[in-house]
Amino acid sequence: MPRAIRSPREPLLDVKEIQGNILAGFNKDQQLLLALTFRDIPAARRWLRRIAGQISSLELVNEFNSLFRKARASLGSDPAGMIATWANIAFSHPGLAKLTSVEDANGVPDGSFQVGLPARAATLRDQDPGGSADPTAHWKIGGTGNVPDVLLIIASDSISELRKAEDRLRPNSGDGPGEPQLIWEELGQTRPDLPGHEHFGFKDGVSQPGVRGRLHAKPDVFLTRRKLAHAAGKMQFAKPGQPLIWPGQFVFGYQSTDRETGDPVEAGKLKPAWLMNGSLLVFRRLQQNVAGFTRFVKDAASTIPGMTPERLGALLVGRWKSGAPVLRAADHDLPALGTSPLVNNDFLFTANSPPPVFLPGIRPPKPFPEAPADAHGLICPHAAHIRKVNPRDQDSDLGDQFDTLTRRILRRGIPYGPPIHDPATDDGVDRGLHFLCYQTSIEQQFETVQLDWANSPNKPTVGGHDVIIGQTSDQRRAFELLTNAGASTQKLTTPTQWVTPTGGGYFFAPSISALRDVLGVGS
Ligand code: N7H
Repeated sequence: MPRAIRSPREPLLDVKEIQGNILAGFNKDQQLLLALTFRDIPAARRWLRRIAGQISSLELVNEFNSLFRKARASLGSDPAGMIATWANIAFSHPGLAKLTSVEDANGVPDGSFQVGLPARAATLRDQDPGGSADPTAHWKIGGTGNVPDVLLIIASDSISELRKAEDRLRPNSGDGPGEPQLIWEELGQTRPDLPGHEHFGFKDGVSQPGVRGRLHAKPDVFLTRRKLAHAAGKMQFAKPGQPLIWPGQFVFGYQSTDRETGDPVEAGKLKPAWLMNGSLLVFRRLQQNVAGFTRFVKDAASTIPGMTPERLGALLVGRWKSGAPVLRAADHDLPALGTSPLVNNDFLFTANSPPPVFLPGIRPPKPFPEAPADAHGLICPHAAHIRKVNPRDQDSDLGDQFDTLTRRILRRGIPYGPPIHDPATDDGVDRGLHFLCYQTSIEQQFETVQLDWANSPNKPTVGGHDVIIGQTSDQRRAFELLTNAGASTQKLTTPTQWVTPTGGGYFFAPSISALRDVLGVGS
């Protein structure tokens, strides 16, 4: 039985062991994904031993990110010439089983990882656009019969440095004979016209949970910098809108969060023990139909008195394109709010947001309109994407705000494909999002958010589907807008989905020593 720990002293994170993209995040303008399969196990191990020293740790990524932030703060702009190139690696269940044993691979405590994404796709309501019974029949990567053993992630500020790293990291004949085979690769890139925005035009990567844990033996050197002096009640925040979550929610071997009290819960025993410091990675290649989305928003807005396409888009997402939350900017976008990191995530759904009390040395942000309580979804509809996937302080069908903490994921996505020239005209070009997220339970985190909430018309709260990512058997989704101060409901129905899975997989991202000393050794 897990037990609550009395003193919530935060654990020391094994910064040399945990891969860097999990807790620190690469956040680079270029990110290449490579999918590989093993042909010969000794050659696979030789390759893994060769590249193990080039897999970037939390320590490395976090130190660079801190230096970069400091340089940007003093310069007032991104420091030119500060370039880093990083790599991380993860294994599917078949890949892990080939390098260890089926028994060891089954030790990863997650049923969905064990069966793999193709076996879960129909349950997630993925559909084959070609009408085949297997939703993954036309996937570019990761469909039935095409599951890679390895997913390698290479990220860099510089495309030429990224290509050099790719040359170094790719299997070559020196690892062989029978070196691992590259079966797919694709580059993700920040939009050159709108950095940080995804293809529908919205700012992405705004709201991330704050992971508890220390980087250093000194008691107060935390992974997630603390900006708030204190928070009333049991829910603690690192900065406004960023709740602190025990690291076991994202990395194996650390305390996780009790879903009823939010207290830390001791980590269970891991078998095999080398799962320690590992994490589960979900990859979804999500193709976006930008023209379809744009047309729907325009046509639907024209049926609602006083509505504009921009405002309706913001209501579907819960944020304006700038990232400004509709709860603090109900009628029109406030771009300065969207880019204000201490305010753009500062809102709750059932209570007025308390005025933040910042720690000494933190310069309070410029004031913006306050975030009022909106328990009934009059300002931010219940079915808005950000409300469906994170109900914050509002009770869900599964529990209260502490349960919701246990559903959080660390998103590490990046767009792929070129931006659309005219968002209203379909140009037939393949573009979308390489959606990546880390957690320690795919079942309780990614799948709960996608399946139980986004795909449902009445969970976590009644009010419609998530029309950004929600999937239904006939692709039609309903979205409820409350008007006349809640006296009437306007129901919108989408004719189709604009986000379609076209690849992906469930992977285990091991610790750096497990990669080198377990997966990379043996016959
Ligand atoms: Fe979402 N979008 O552009 O509309 N997402 N998302 N997402 N998403 C978020 O806070 C988007 C997808 C989450 O804590 C924002 O970063 C698109 C999947 C979560 O307030 C925007 C796609 C899943 C959050 C988008 C996509 C999630 C979030 C607001 C697919 C999980 C944080 C900016 C192409 C199953 C919510 C931000 C919070 C935010 C969009 C996919 C989950 C703009 C286009 C598959 C947890």
